[in-house]
Formats: sequence, structure tokens, C-alpha cells
Amino acid sequence: MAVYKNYIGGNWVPSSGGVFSSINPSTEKAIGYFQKSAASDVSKAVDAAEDAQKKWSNIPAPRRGEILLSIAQLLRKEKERLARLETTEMGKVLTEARGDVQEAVDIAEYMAGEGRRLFGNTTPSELRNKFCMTVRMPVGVVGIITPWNFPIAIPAWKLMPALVCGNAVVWKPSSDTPLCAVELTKLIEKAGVPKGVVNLVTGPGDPAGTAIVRHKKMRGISFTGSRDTGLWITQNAGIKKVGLELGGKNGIIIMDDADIDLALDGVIWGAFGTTGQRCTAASRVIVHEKIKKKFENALVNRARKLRLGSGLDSKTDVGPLVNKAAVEKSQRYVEIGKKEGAKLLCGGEKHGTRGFFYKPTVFTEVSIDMRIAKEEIFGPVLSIISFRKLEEAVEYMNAVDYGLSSSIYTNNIKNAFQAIENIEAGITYVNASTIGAEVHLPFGGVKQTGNGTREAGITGIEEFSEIKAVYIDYSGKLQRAQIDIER
Ligand code: UN1
Repeated sequence: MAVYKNYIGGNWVPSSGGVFSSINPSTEKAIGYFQKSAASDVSKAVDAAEDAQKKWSNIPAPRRGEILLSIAQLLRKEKERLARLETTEMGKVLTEARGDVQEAVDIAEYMAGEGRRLFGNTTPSELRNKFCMTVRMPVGVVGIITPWNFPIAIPAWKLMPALVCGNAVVWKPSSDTPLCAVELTKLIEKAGVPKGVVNLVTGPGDPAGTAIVRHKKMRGISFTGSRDTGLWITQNAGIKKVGLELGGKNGIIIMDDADIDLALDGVIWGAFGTTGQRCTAASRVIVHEKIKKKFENALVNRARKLRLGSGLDSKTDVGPLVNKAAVEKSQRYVEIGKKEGAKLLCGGEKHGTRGFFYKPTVFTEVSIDMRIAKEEIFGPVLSIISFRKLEEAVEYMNAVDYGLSSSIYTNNIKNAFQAIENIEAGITYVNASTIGAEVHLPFGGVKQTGNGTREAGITGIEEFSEIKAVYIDYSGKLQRAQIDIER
């Protein structure tokens, strides 16, 4: 079986920590061996990045943008191959894997255009003959730590703005999807990104991720993953620019005036698409009590019919979970739900004997204080909660520590706007599910979902650049701000 290497300073090199394997979650078979990077490998990558960064940031931003456009073109060309590889490595169904690669194309194209913008502001001075503006500077060497659930798109959300802003990167992907990372890195190399600007180190969070987070020369960290790791990063990164995209416990409110079939489609897609493994996945349905029974029956009917299987099979609706631990986690939460007194309507068990499959699971009679209604499960486990008034629904929506995505199905514009105003989340959808963010809008959340950063769109540029305020005094004399002001 192939042994894949790290990419440091433009060379594919072995690590000093041995290798580990990546597993196909449908077959449980290994698909390749990857480097288990040690802290010393991370240090070499940081040194290479430091050397390359100045030269890279001196290249005019429009030219950097052109290189990003080449990455987009290569991604487009390789879309099918990458999507298949992604399905093989982490399980999501092929149509979704294609969407994942497309999201990377989209962000690469968007950020390529930023090469000709990277706008600052100009603003008047309080003094005569003085000019004020802001310009953007790179952060420097940044560490990027990415998850397995969007193994091409999420790295691209971080890499593309980082590159167009003139940073150099040390990237550690999840150990569940190192092959996707190697393949994306190869495209980046082929597109002409200079040696040392993007460095790839694979391996478990400890020691490689730890070394990235703590490294003194690292100026920024961008992480997407669990809340606990995010908390650890804030405690260990020291003074760095840190961007965090953490968990979610996203809900869908269904009003009694909603189009129920439309809502049903949205719930099935939000809860069981990507086997529930999106930060934006819907894990709570907050449904008006008048339509609860009808909705519940229809939902269970649909959930039971979903076909589980390999994501490469075009008949499959729901692929496997990413690994054995994920199956155990879903099972653990099902047991917790039962003990807490929630009523299991369907699913609640593993599917088949080979592969990490778990049946789409629906609980009802769930109350907001139950753990299944509060904690992120990251699997196909959905909780139904009922309400009488919109205010109550919004209160339930907000009764969790997270605040990433949210949705309301209603045909009443007042309800829609009240939800937009009162839901505490980074994203609110009206008459659409909780998943499906587009790359030119800010992506991120409030409360324990993050630390205020928003990825993608123009906010992606903010995450990966520093702002400098520039004052140009052409009066030829000392002018004291706040003091020599004309009144
Ligand atoms: C994630 O799950 O971390 O909005 C990202 C969506 C996708 C991105 C999800 N475009 O569901």
C-alpha cells in the first residue's frame, strides 16, 4: 500500500514519527499510510514557511490571485476524481462529495478576485494636509488545523484567503482524511504556489497539532473542530490571532403555518445529509404542537426509507459515519436519550456488519434540559421538541451553548423576521434547512461555536490579514492630533 509523505519546503519528505493508516469507513479497509508527524517535523515546516512568507507577500496580490485561479481550474478539472477519493476516505455520498469539491472551487475563485481588491479604507484626517488610510498586511506564518467532514472545502476556506493575503501556511489535516489533504496539496503545488508557502504535516493532534498551536513563530491559528479542542487552543496558543469554528446544536423551528412537505425535506436533508456530520447539521426539530403528530409520522416514515450504503453507490441516501468512535458516540447518546425519558421513534442502532453505518434515528418527547437536546452528537440522531408559541420556540432554540446555524419554516413574514431578530446564531435560514452555506457569505457562530471569527467571504480576508492604519502628513510642520485642531 502507498506511503504518503509530508510536504515541507516544496519537498515530499518522511516524518520522524512513523506512519498511520487512513480507513475507508464503508469497508473498514486501509487506503494508505501517512506520516505521524512529530514536533520536530512541525518546526521544519514552520522554518520553511517563515523563509517563504516574505517572498510570497512581495508578489503583487493580483498575481497571487491568478495562482489561486489556477488552483480553482485544477480543482474543477479533477472534481470527479477528488470527489470519489473523498467518498472513499470519509464516506459521504458522491453527490455531496462533488459539492464539497465545488465549494473549494468557489472559494478559490472568490479569493482569486480578492487579489485585485484587498480593500482598506480612506478617511479624512482631523488636521489639514494629512491623509489617512488603512492597508492590509499578511499575518505571517499561520497554522491551519482542519476536520474530516469537509476535507477539501474547509481547508480551502482557510488556505485560499490565507494565500491571497500573503501568508505562508503550515497545515495539519484530520487524521481521518490525510489522503484528501495530500491530493489538495499536490494541486496547490501544480498550480505554482512557490515552495514553502504551503506546508503539509499529517498526524494526530498530539503531537503535531499541539506543536503548531504552541509554536512561537506561528502568528495565527485557524481551527475547525470540537469545542473542547477549541478551548484547549485558546488556553495554549498564547498571543496569536486565533480563529475558531467549533460545534453546533442547530435547530429547525416549524410553525403551524409552514409548508409541511417543504419542512420535511429540509429536516431530512439537514439531519441525515452527510450522516449528520456537519457542524451545521440539524439535530433538533422544534415543531408546533398542532402539527407535531402529523409531522412526526411523516418524518419517521421518510427516515425509515433512507437507504444506507457505500457513498459510491448512486442508490445510497446515507453513507457511513467516519469511524468506529463515531458509531460508539451515536450509540452512547441513544442510550442517554432513552435513560433521560425521550421516546425513540426509529433507528437507534448500528446497521449491517461491515462499515460504520448507523440508522437514521429520531427521538420525540425531548425536553430542552436533556443531554441529547444540548450536546453535539455529530451523527444521524435527531430530537423533536414541541412548542405552542413562537417566543417559546425561540427560547428553546437559544437554550444551548452553541449558536451556529438555525432555521424557521413559516409562511408568515412576521414570524420569519422575529426569528431572524431573536435567534442567537451566526446563520438563520428561512424556509430552508440548516445546511448549505455559500462561500461569499460569512460562516461562523456565536456563543461556544467560536470566538467571533467568520470564515469565507470578505470576513475570510479579515481572519487572515492584519490592518495597518497609515497617516501621511504633508503639511511640512509638526501637527499634533487632538491638540492642534481648528475649532
Ligand atoms: C461544516 O459542517 O463545518 O453550510 C461546514 C454547510 C456547508 C459547510 C459546512 N456549506 O453545511
